[in-house]
Amino acid sequence: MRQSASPVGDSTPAGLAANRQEILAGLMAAQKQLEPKYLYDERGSRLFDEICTLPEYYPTRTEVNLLRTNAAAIASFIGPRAEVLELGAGSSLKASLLLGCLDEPAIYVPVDISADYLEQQAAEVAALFPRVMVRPVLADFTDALALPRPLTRERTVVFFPGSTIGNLSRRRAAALLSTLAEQMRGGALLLGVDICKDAATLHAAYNDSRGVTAAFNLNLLARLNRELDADFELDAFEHDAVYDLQNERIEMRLVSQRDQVVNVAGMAILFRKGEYIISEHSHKYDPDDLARMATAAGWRLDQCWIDDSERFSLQYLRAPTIS
Ligand code: AVJ
Repeated sequence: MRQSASPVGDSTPAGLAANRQEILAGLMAAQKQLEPKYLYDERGSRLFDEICTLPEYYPTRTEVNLLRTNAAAIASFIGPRAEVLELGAGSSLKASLLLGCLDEPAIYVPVDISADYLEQQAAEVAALFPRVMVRPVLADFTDALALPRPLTRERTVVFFPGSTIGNLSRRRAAALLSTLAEQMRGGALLLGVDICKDAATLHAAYNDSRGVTAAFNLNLLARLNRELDADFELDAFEHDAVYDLQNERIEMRLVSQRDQVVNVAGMAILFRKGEYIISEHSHKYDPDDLARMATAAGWRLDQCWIDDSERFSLQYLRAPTIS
C-alpha cells in the first residue's frame, strides 16, 4: 500500500488567482484586509517554520513541552488505534510527537492548504510511522464541507494545535467548534491555544529581532506579485504587529511607507502613507473562556493542561455521543 498518496482535495483551495474577487474586494475596502491563509504558500510555510524556532516566539516551544510532559495522560485519553485528523497541519513535528506517544495509532489525516508542503510533511510522518496509514487532504479547514469524514467515529481525535484557531474571529471560531462537534460526534478534540498575556511578550513574539516575521508578512506581497500579477514594491511596505488589548488579539499589518498606487490583477489600488493592509489576526484566549466557548458548542472538557508560566493551553475535549 502506498503510505502517503498525493493529497486529495481541491488543488488550489488557497491559490490567489482562484480567489481574485475576494482578494481585490479586500484591497479596495475602506480598511484593507486579506485572509491570513494567503500567507502560507510554500515559502510562507517555510518562513512560519522558522518563526517557530525563534527565541521570542514562545507558543511552539511551550506547546511542544506541554505535549511531551503530558504525553502519557494524552495517550490514555485518546486510547488505542486512533484516527488522528490534524487541522492546519503545517510541520510534521507535533504530529510525530503525538503519534509517537499513542498506542498503535491507525490513521493520520493532515489537512492543510499548502499543497507541496503538505505532501512533504505527510511523507515524513509516513516514513517515521510505517504502520500508520497517512492520508493528506488539501483543504481549507474553515470549510466544514471540505473536511474529510472520519472512518471510525469513537477513535477519531481532531488535533488542532498551534493556536491556529486564533486566526478566526471569536464568532467564526465558535461556529467552527459547533460544526466540528457535530461532524466528530463520538470523537474528541485536542486543541492548543495561546493565552492572553502582557503586551510586551506578545509584541516581541510578533516583531522578532531577526525580522523573520517581517519576511513572512512581506512574502504575502511577493506572492501577490507572482500569482496575481501585482507590482508591489516590497521596500515601500513595512511589517508591523500590534497587540489590540480590547480585542485581545495581535494584528499583523503591512504598512505603506509613502503615498503610492499599486496595480493588482489590473486594478489600481491607492495607498496613503501610513495606510496598511491587515494580513492576520491572532486571537488570544483565557483558558476558561475558551472552555466555555467549546462547551457552548457541544464539547465537554476532560482536561486542560497549562504550562507553569501560563502562556499556552492544551485542552482535551469530547464531542457529543453518537445519537
Ligand atoms: C499559525 C496563526 C498560530 O498567530 O501565532 C506567527 C501565525 N503569525 N507569527 C500565530 C503567526 C506571525 C501563528 N498562527
